[in-house]
Amino acid sequence: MGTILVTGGAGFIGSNFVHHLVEHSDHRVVVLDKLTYAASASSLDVLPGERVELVQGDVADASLVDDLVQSSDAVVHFAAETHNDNSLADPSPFVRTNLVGTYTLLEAVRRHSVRFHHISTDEVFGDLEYDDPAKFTESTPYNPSSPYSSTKGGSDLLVRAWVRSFGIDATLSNCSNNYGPYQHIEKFIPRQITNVLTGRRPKLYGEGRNVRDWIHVADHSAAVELILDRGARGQTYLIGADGERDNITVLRTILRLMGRPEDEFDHVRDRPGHDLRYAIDSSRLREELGWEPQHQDFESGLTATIEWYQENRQWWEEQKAAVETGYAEAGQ
Ligand code: NAD
Ligand code: TDX
Repeated sequence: MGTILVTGGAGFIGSNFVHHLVEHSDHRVVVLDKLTYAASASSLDVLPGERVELVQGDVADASLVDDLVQSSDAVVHFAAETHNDNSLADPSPFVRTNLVGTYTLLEAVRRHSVRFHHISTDEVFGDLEYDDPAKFTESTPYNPSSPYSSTKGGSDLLVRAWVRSFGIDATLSNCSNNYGPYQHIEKFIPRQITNVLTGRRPKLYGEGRNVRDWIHVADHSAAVELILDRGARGQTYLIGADGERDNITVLRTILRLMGRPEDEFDHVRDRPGHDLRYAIDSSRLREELGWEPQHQDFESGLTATIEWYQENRQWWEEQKAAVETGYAEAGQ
């Protein structure tokens, strides 16, 4: 038992991880979150106040970070600017939060000898051809495509250097595309679900042949907790649940599950530099730490996610018009 500092804990995956810790451990959790447009403090509302404290602040604020790290037993670092499309429009917050923010945390955990787990993405490896039998592994060279993925790749390299040069007690994980409750409606799956719920037509970039390797966010949370407890110092673990699907298939499944014709969507402008395909080989995590995904039935996970957005309209409804106006201005 101890205090875990969760950065970005009011975002999608961070808030799901905080829910997971409250349910599955005795840890006290302090969330450090800047509460950007991507955050919802309300995602943490139902959790007991004696277990979870929310501090609004920036991971690049060295003095605040130093205070919080000093009084924690471990740090799990989710905070980031995360949307590829935004990073193409304005990379600057990505550089500041993803690079300078991670550097700021690393210096604090180094000073206070605090355990650190860094959350990253499979996008640091670039993309695979459609017909490539290979998947990403821990030794795949970094080859990021976007300002988002390059700043995440840079943050991973900072963590590795701080392990090697300063001996900090850190682990890293790179996960594939997550879906589930509390995901911001700018992202693919919740955008399309909430388009249908508000009478808008779903929007598919280009031909929709791009492949993502979907994992339920609950499986990501369980993997991170396991790595935090039992991961080897300095080690990187890839997290994925063999969930490869192309975007058009995912969209048609959403439409079918919501009782709509499967061709009731628009093709819109493709994302510049759009990565073709991601696929994760998570053998190390499975073989060394015994992790297995528990939510591999994509249709039932998607059905529960659709129900969550239907039942929690107050969580997303106010933002919907502005998000769609922003996309429409970009031709998407
Ligand atoms: P999100 O955008 O939903 O949440 C990010 C959170 O970080 C928000 O609450 C935001 O307010 C906070 N934040 C942003 N800048 C901050 C700053 N300067 N200081 C403090 N807090 C700040 O993102 P997410 O999808 O939950 O992703 C969380 C992490 O997981 C990220 O590091 C991301 O790269 C990684 N990841 C995401 C996915 C995915 O599919 N969403 C997959 C693999 C890895
Ligand atoms: O309206 C849309 N239509 C569409 O076809 C949107 C928003 C997206 N797409 C496509 C683009 C991608 O091929 O769907 C796919 C998924 O898009 P996003 O939800 O934006 O995710 P992606 O760019 O794959 O990145 C996500 O997974 C890896 C997260 O946003 C990252 O933070 C994470 O690192």
